[in-house]
Amino acid sequence: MPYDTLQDFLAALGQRGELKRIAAPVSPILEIAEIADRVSKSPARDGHNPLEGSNFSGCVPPPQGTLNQALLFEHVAGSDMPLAINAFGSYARMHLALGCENFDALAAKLGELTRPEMPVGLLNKLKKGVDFLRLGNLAPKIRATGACQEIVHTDDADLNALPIIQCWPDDGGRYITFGQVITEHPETHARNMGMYRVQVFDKQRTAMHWHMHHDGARHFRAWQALGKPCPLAITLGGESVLPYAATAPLPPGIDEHMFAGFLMGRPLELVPCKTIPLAVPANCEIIIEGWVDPRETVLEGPFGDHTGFYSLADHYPVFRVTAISHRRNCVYPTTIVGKPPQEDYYLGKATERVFLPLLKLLIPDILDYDLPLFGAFHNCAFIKIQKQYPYHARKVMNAVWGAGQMAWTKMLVVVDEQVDVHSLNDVLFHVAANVDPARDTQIVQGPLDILDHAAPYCGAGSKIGIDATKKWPGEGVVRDWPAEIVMDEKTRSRVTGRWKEYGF
Ligand SMILES: Cc1cc2nc3c(=O)[nH]c(=O)nc-3n(C[C@H](O)[C@H](O)[C@H](O)COP(=O)(O)O)c2cc1C
Ligand SMILES: [Mn+2]
Repeated sequence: MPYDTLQDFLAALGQRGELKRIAAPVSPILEIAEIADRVSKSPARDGHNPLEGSNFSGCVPPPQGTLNQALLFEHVAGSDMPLAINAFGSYARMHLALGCENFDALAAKLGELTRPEMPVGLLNKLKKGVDFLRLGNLAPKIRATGACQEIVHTDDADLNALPIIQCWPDDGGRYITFGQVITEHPETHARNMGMYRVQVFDKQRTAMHWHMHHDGARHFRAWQALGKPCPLAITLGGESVLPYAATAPLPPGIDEHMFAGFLMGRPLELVPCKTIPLAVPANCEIIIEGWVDPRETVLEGPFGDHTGFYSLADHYPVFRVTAISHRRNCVYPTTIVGKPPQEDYYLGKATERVFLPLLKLLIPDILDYDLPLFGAFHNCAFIKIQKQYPYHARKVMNAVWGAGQMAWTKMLVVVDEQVDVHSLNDVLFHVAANVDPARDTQIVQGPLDILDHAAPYCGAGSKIGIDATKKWPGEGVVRDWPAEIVMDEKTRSRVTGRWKEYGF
């Protein structure tokens, strides 16, 4: 079962040796980030480390014996609140947070909701998923009071009371990095929860860095069109599924709180905010309420991002705080992003697995896919298909470039069904061996991830598809295509059976 509160989740991590409490006083400026970075690049308790010992340049190898654990800093300079970081930064911890044995089990559960019985239109299929979530009575419920409002500050609300960190040396300042940001559409009242970074300028003023493609920004544009300020709540902590739900690439109009209810197996309980017309999860640690100005912008950034580079400063809307409420003894959750793997790698891997059934619903040709560590989500994806006709891989590329947040993927590699799409070596082996660059690549123009600093324009540029499948006649000039080397089964089993006999 997922956990009802962040503190229940941290306690469960403690019981499993997955949490390190740090009593030594630390600075929120860079020091916590450097500790968390080293810890996130260390092997987990089960020995798992996606880096396999080969660090990216610029990272300090963690000292021997360091474990990848959640960290609870009990004494952060300048704040009374303890700070949790890296709580979701391993497979084991993500499985606990989502209450699943593994992501595939969760994917199967989601797949149940979306199984297409009949070839109906795409919209109907998606709608069916939504209706099912509704039918399951998992829409959030509003109640009068909640622990997240044990203490309420309005006029005296001060962001400086929170242990907000600066992550990297050239960052524009301190950022709230793990907030679940809630907005509502002014007309449809559809609720949205997305995770967006929040740069803090003073005790009641921040920026709101939502990318133009994301639902929060879409809601804001609708308020802006009416010339009205957009009510917004930054929620921190709460049910252990919330940070994941906030990052999940749900289609616009689907409330991530309902998805969180699906993950919890019960409706989420919300409480009305104190100063804005929104409701927030009752079990959160901290709620920051306020309004986004429809006109005013501020220079936001730079910010050391999950691409491993700084995202450049740019203008984003201004958020003014009207209230901060919190539990009497609250814990402030945060995260850092940077060269992988960080905590967000595991959130992303959960999405990769959990959303495979939905991606297959949109693009049935896809057998499996992988978002490789080095690709930082939107830079690269490997896709596996069972090729059935000439240019089948091209068809799939074009479909992926039209599919939800997968559309921002800059580099796509398509491989045949026998390739292990989760093995970097196996994929690159087939790219190197099977590709004639002139014949087997295509470059298209389109929207890109806002964080892609190599793109000629912010959020717009080119993408490349690499067809690493076996080539068929009809795909350009194709000579006789050789078979891949594989030993016959008879010899294999004979050698396996006699292995000890050989003296190994
Ligand atoms: C740690 C972390 C930080 C993120 N920061 C941002 C951000 O600052 N701005 C943004 O638009 N998306 C950010 N994202 C990605 C969004 O949360 C994600 O794409 C989400 O699906 C958007 O939801 P929406 O479409 O409902 O807005 C971040 C994701 C993670 C895991
Ligand atoms: Mn959304």
